[in-house]
Amino acid sequence: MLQGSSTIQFKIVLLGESAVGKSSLVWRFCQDQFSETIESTVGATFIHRVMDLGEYSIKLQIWDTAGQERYHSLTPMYYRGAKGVIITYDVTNNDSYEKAKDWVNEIRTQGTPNAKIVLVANKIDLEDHQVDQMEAMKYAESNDLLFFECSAKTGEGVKDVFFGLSKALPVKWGEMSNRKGMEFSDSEDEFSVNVKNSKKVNKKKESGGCC
Ligand SMILES: Nc1nc2c(ncn2[C@@H]2O[C@H](COP(=O)(O)OP(=O)(O)OP(=O)(O)O)[C@@H](O)[C@H]2O)c(=O)[nH]1
Ligand SMILES: [Mg+2]
Repeated sequence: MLQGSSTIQFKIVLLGESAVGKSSLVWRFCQDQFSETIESTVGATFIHRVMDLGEYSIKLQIWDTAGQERYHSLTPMYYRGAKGVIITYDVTNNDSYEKAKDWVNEIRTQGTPNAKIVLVANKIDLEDHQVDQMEAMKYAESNDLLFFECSAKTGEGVKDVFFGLSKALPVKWGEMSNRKGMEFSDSEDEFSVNVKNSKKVNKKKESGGCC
Protein backbone atom coordinates (compact mmCIF):
# COMPACT_ATOMS: atom_id res chain seq x y z
CA MET A 1 0.00 0.00 0.00
CA LEU A 2 1.22 3.52 -0.71
CA GLN A 3 1.88 5.84 2.19
CA GLY A 4 0.81 9.47 2.59
CA SER A 5 0.33 11.40 -0.60
CA SER A 6 2.41 9.16 -2.85
CA THR A 7 1.13 9.10 -6.39
CA ILE A 8 2.00 6.58 -9.00
CA GLN A 9 1.45 7.00 -12.67
CA PHE A 10 -0.03 4.71 -15.30
CA LYS A 11 -0.25 5.15 -19.00
CA ILE A 12 -3.62 4.14 -20.41
CA VAL A 13 -4.85 4.32 -23.98
CA LEU A 14 -8.22 4.39 -25.71
CA LEU A 15 -8.62 2.37 -28.89
CA GLY A 16 -11.55 1.63 -31.17
CA GLU A 17 -13.05 2.37 -34.54
CA SER A 18 -13.61 5.95 -35.56
CA ALA A 19 -16.79 7.55 -34.18
CA VAL A 20 -17.42 5.01 -31.42
CA GLY A 21 -17.03 7.87 -28.92
CA LYS A 22 -13.51 7.60 -27.48
CA SER A 23 -12.92 11.34 -27.29
CA SER A 24 -16.45 11.87 -26.03
CA LEU A 25 -15.80 9.45 -23.18
CA VAL A 26 -12.64 11.28 -22.17
CA TRP A 27 -14.33 14.63 -22.46
CA ARG A 28 -17.30 13.48 -20.42
CA PHE A 29 -15.09 11.96 -17.77
CA CYS A 30 -12.64 14.82 -17.43
CA GLN A 31 -14.81 17.86 -18.15
CA ASP A 32 -18.34 16.50 -17.80
CA GLN A 33 -19.22 17.83 -21.24
CA PHE A 34 -20.55 16.34 -24.46
CA SER A 35 -20.94 17.55 -28.03
CA GLU A 36 -22.81 16.03 -30.96
CA THR A 37 -20.40 17.83 -33.29
CA ILE A 38 -17.05 16.84 -31.82
CA GLU A 39 -14.47 16.41 -34.58
CA SER A 40 -12.63 13.23 -35.38
CA THR A 41 -9.28 12.98 -33.61
CA VAL A 42 -6.12 13.53 -35.61
CA GLY A 43 -3.22 11.41 -34.38
CA ALA A 44 -3.80 11.36 -30.64
CA THR A 45 -4.29 13.62 -27.65
CA PHE A 46 -3.60 13.08 -23.99
CA ILE A 47 -4.43 14.36 -20.56
CA HIS A 48 -3.33 13.58 -17.03
CA ARG A 49 -5.95 12.87 -14.37
CA VAL A 50 -5.41 12.14 -10.71
CA MET A 51 -7.73 9.42 -9.44
CA ASP A 52 -8.48 9.26 -5.75
CA LEU A 53 -9.01 5.58 -5.01
CA GLY A 54 -9.41 5.99 -1.27
CA GLU A 55 -6.30 4.43 0.25
CA TYR A 56 -4.13 5.90 -2.45
CA SER A 57 -4.21 8.05 -5.55
CA ILE A 58 -2.95 7.26 -8.99
CA LYS A 59 -2.20 9.51 -11.89
CA LEU A 60 -3.56 8.41 -15.23
CA GLN A 61 -1.85 9.50 -18.39
CA ILE A 62 -4.77 9.05 -20.77
CA TRP A 63 -4.03 8.73 -24.48
CA ASP A 64 -6.99 9.15 -26.82
CA THR A 65 -6.11 7.79 -30.25
CA ALA A 66 -7.58 8.44 -33.68
CA GLY A 67 -9.77 5.58 -34.88
CA GLN A 68 -9.58 6.36 -38.57
CA GLU A 69 -7.87 3.58 -40.49
CA ARG A 70 -5.24 5.89 -41.95
CA TYR A 71 -3.81 6.41 -38.44
CA HIS A 72 -3.69 2.71 -37.57
CA SER A 73 0.03 2.36 -38.27
CA LEU A 74 0.77 5.09 -35.71
CA THR A 75 -1.23 3.47 -32.94
CA PRO A 76 1.49 1.11 -31.57
CA MET A 77 3.42 4.23 -30.64
CA TYR A 78 0.56 5.20 -28.34
CA TYR A 79 -0.22 1.83 -26.77
CA ARG A 80 3.43 1.02 -26.16
CA GLY A 81 3.95 0.88 -22.39
CA ALA A 82 0.24 1.25 -21.64
CA LYS A 83 -0.75 -0.79 -18.59
CA GLY A 84 -4.43 -0.17 -19.17
CA VAL A 85 -6.31 -0.23 -22.48
CA ILE A 86 -9.88 0.93 -23.05
CA ILE A 87 -11.28 -0.61 -26.20
CA THR A 88 -14.59 0.92 -27.20
CA TYR A 89 -17.35 -0.04 -29.58
CA ASP A 90 -20.67 1.54 -30.49
CA VAL A 91 -23.60 -0.68 -29.50
CA THR A 92 -25.47 0.38 -32.65
CA ASN A 93 -22.64 -0.66 -34.96
CA ASN A 94 -21.68 -4.31 -35.21
CA ASP A 95 -18.63 -3.57 -37.34
CA SER A 96 -17.22 -1.49 -34.50
CA TYR A 97 -17.65 -4.49 -32.18
CA GLU A 98 -15.74 -6.73 -34.59
CA LYS A 99 -13.05 -4.07 -34.81
CA ALA A 100 -12.89 -3.95 -31.02
CA LYS A 101 -12.15 -7.67 -30.99
CA ASP A 102 -9.34 -7.09 -33.50
CA TRP A 103 -7.90 -4.51 -31.10
CA VAL A 104 -8.06 -6.98 -28.25
CA ASN A 105 -6.04 -9.44 -30.33
CA GLU A 106 -3.52 -6.78 -31.31
CA ILE A 107 -2.99 -5.67 -27.72
CA ARG A 108 -2.67 -9.26 -26.53
CA THR A 109 0.00 -9.96 -29.12
CA GLN A 110 1.79 -6.61 -29.43
CA GLY A 111 0.80 -4.54 -26.43
CA THR A 112 2.19 -4.51 -22.90
CA PRO A 113 2.15 -8.08 -21.58
CA ASN A 114 -0.76 -8.61 -19.18
CA ALA A 115 -2.14 -5.12 -19.83
CA LYS A 116 -5.56 -4.71 -18.27
CA ILE A 117 -8.11 -4.38 -21.03
CA VAL A 118 -11.55 -2.85 -20.63
CA LEU A 119 -14.16 -3.50 -23.29
CA VAL A 120 -16.58 -0.58 -23.40
CA ALA A 121 -20.01 -0.64 -25.02
CA ASN A 122 -20.77 3.02 -25.67
CA LYS A 123 -23.88 4.87 -26.88
CA ILE A 124 -26.34 2.87 -24.79
CA ASP A 125 -28.63 5.90 -24.87
CA LEU A 126 -29.44 5.02 -28.49
CA GLU A 127 -32.05 2.51 -29.66
CA ASP A 128 -31.50 -0.14 -32.33
CA HIS A 129 -28.64 -1.91 -30.64
CA GLN A 130 -26.89 -4.19 -33.12
CA VAL A 131 -24.48 -5.78 -30.68
CA ASP A 132 -25.92 -8.41 -28.38
CA GLN A 133 -25.16 -7.50 -24.78
CA MET A 134 -24.89 -11.10 -23.56
CA GLU A 135 -22.57 -12.08 -26.40
CA ALA A 136 -20.28 -9.15 -25.59
CA MET A 137 -20.30 -9.97 -21.88
CA LYS A 138 -19.43 -13.60 -22.57
CA TYR A 139 -16.69 -12.57 -24.97
CA ALA A 140 -15.26 -10.24 -22.31
CA GLU A 141 -15.41 -12.88 -19.62
CA SER A 142 -13.78 -15.56 -21.71
CA ASN A 143 -11.00 -13.18 -22.74
CA ASP A 144 -10.33 -11.84 -19.27
CA LEU A 145 -11.55 -8.33 -20.06
CA LEU A 146 -13.38 -5.92 -17.82
CA PHE A 147 -16.69 -4.95 -19.40
CA PHE A 148 -18.71 -1.77 -19.02
CA GLU A 149 -21.66 -0.24 -20.79
CA CYS A 150 -22.00 3.50 -20.90
CA SER A 151 -23.13 6.62 -22.67
CA ALA A 152 -20.80 9.55 -23.15
CA LYS A 153 -23.89 11.52 -24.07
CA THR A 154 -25.79 11.06 -20.81
CA GLY A 155 -22.74 10.26 -18.70
CA GLU A 156 -24.22 6.96 -17.53
CA GLY A 157 -21.51 4.47 -16.62
CA VAL A 158 -18.60 6.64 -17.76
CA LYS A 159 -16.94 7.06 -14.36
CA ASP A 160 -17.23 3.31 -13.81
CA VAL A 161 -15.02 2.73 -16.85
CA PHE A 162 -12.14 4.83 -15.57
CA PHE A 163 -12.48 3.90 -11.91
CA GLY A 164 -12.95 0.23 -12.77
CA LEU A 165 -9.75 0.20 -14.78
CA SER A 166 -7.85 2.25 -12.19
CA LYS A 167 -8.76 -0.15 -9.41
CA ALA A 168 -7.74 -3.12 -11.54
CA LEU A 169 -4.24 -1.77 -12.16
CA PRO A 170 -1.82 -3.38 -9.70
CA VAL A 171 0.01 -0.67 -7.80
CA LYS A 172 3.32 -2.37 -8.43
CA TRP A 173 2.87 -1.79 -12.17
CA GLY A 174 2.90 1.97 -11.72
CA GLU A 175 5.78 4.38 -11.84
CA MET A 176 6.41 7.15 -9.35
CA SER A 177 5.23 10.31 -11.04
CA ASN A 178 8.18 12.34 -9.78
CA ARG A 179 10.69 9.84 -11.08
CA LYS A 180 13.39 11.28 -13.30
CA GLY A 181 13.17 10.45 -16.94
CA MET A 182 9.41 10.00 -17.11
CA GLU A 183 8.27 10.09 -20.64
CA PHE A 184 5.92 13.03 -20.18
CA SER A 185 5.73 15.93 -17.78
CA ASP A 186 2.84 17.86 -16.27
CA SER A 187 3.58 20.78 -18.53
CA GLU A 188 2.40 18.65 -21.43
CA ASP A 189 -0.92 18.01 -19.80
CA GLU A 190 -3.52 18.90 -22.37
CA PHE A 191 -6.63 17.51 -23.96
CA SER A 192 -8.24 19.41 -26.76
CA VAL A 193 -11.23 18.71 -28.89
CA ASN A 194 -12.63 20.58 -31.84
CA VAL A 195 -16.33 21.12 -32.03
CA LYS A 196 -17.68 22.05 -35.44
CA ASN A 197 -19.00 25.59 -35.88
CA SER A 198 -17.52 26.81 -32.65
CA LYS A 199 -14.18 27.87 -31.25
CA LYS A 200 -11.61 25.26 -30.43
CA VAL A 201 -12.25 23.89 -26.97
CA ASN A 202 -8.98 23.42 -25.20
CA LYS A 203 -9.13 22.20 -21.65
CA LYS A 204 -6.15 22.37 -19.34
CA LYS A 205 -5.82 20.25 -16.26
CA GLU A 206 -7.55 21.54 -13.19
CA SER A 207 -5.84 21.05 -9.87
CA GLY A 208 -6.73 18.15 -7.63
CA GLY A 209 -8.51 14.93 -8.38
CA CYS A 210 -10.78 14.18 -11.20
CA CYS A 211 -14.54 14.31 -10.87
N1 LIG B 1 -25.84 9.22 -28.92
C1 LIG B 1 -24.55 9.19 -28.58
N2 LIG B 1 -23.63 9.75 -29.37
C2 LIG B 1 -22.34 9.68 -28.99
C3 LIG B 1 -21.93 9.08 -27.79
N3 LIG B 1 -20.58 9.17 -27.70
C4 LIG B 1 -20.18 9.84 -28.78
N4 LIG B 1 -21.23 10.16 -29.57
C5 LIG B 1 -21.19 10.86 -30.85
O1 LIG B 1 -20.48 10.04 -31.75
C6 LIG B 1 -19.70 10.83 -32.65
C7 LIG B 1 -18.24 10.42 -32.60
O2 LIG B 1 -17.72 10.69 -31.30
P1 LIG B 1 -16.15 10.85 -31.03
O3 LIG B 1 -15.98 10.99 -29.58
O4 LIG B 1 -15.56 11.89 -31.91
O5 LIG B 1 -15.63 9.42 -31.54
P2 LIG B 1 -14.12 8.91 -31.59
O6 LIG B 1 -14.17 7.47 -31.27
O7 LIG B 1 -13.25 9.77 -30.75
O8 LIG B 1 -13.75 9.08 -33.11
P3 LIG B 1 -12.27 9.25 -33.76
O9 LIG B 1 -11.62 10.41 -33.09
O10 LIG B 1 -12.53 9.49 -35.23
O11 LIG B 1 -11.55 7.97 -33.54
C8 LIG B 1 -19.94 12.29 -32.24
O12 LIG B 1 -20.98 12.81 -33.04
C9 LIG B 1 -20.43 12.18 -30.80
O13 LIG B 1 -21.25 13.25 -30.43
C10 LIG B 1 -22.94 8.48 -26.95
O14 LIG B 1 -22.69 7.91 -25.90
N5 LIG B 1 -24.22 8.57 -27.41
MG1 LIG C 1 -11.65 10.97 -31.16
